[in-house]
Amino acid sequence: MSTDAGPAVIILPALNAAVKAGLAGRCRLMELEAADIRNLPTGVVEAVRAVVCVGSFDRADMDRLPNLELIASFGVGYDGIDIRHATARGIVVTNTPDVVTEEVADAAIGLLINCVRGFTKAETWLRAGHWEQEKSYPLSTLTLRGRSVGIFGLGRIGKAIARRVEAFGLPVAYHNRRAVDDVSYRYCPSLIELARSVDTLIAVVPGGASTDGVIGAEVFKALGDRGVFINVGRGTTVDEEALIAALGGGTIAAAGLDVFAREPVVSPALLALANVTVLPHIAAATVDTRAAVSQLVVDNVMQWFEERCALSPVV
Ligand code: A2R
Repeated sequence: MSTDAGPAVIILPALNAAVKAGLAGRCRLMELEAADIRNLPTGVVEAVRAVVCVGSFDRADMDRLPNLELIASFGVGYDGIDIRHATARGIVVTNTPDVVTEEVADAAIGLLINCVRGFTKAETWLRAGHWEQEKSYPLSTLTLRGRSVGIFGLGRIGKAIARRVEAFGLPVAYHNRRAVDDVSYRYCPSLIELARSVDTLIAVVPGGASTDGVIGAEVFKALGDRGVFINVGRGTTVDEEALIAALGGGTIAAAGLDVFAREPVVSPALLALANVTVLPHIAAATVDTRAAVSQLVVDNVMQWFEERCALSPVV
């Protein structure tokens, strides 16, 4: 436990050195496991004014801290934080949107192209010395050309992906709960309707109750046997058993996944499939973007204590 002066702030161990360094000396930082919060002595629990976490903070732990004012979360997703409960208690929750938008959109496009053109497999083939022996690599059975792309979740990242897809000369449609005013892309009032009308589905919706497992067997069937599914949102939005069945049985052609239902554990049945490209949740993971996210976490905490006004509150 640090003895620094300033407001008492709990920081969970998952936070990186940049966030810790940014707050050290300005806050009384307490680096604790969630389990340790349950054993904090009287006098300390009352002192805690902020928690810094990564996407989730238990509701019961929130209630162990009677004077908690702020939960500053690292990253865009905050599906592990009960926002309604925090709001009812007057606790402000912040996340780190915008600073990851373009980076995640780049990754989504990279994943899509790798998924249809199989660059990873081609490179592995070359490195294994096959080029000299076999002379030419087999033609790709999939292409980006002629595809039509559906975006499930046309928010900040979804729009950045859509701009890139447009630049590739492909039509874009989308599904959100509400149509977006400032775009001309075709709106589909349901996910199934979107899946029926495209052959490439990119999911970038948040996790949580309203999206839990909604991308399932019916959606894959609607996407069709040329279908390509990309997920850079949350793994919980997908019924993974249904995805494995759809990939294995030829219901869809391929998938590219940066997120999974039970990270960091990835289903062996999924990994056994040749028509899936998998990444270890790295869509926003560059040195520059990570630094920007870290700085925004620090700025949210310090601006809250200095001006009672968080920079990027979850609304
Ligand atoms: O539904 P709307 O109109 O609130 O639109 C949001 C959409 N969305 C949904 N669409 C259909 N059914 C739902 N149950 C549902 N829930 C949310 O997802 C909105 O267009 C989009 C989310 O956009 P943003 O809030 O701007 O988030 P951002 O920065 O694009 O990040 C999306 C997700 C994060 O939550 C992380 O899970 C991941 O990407 O990094």
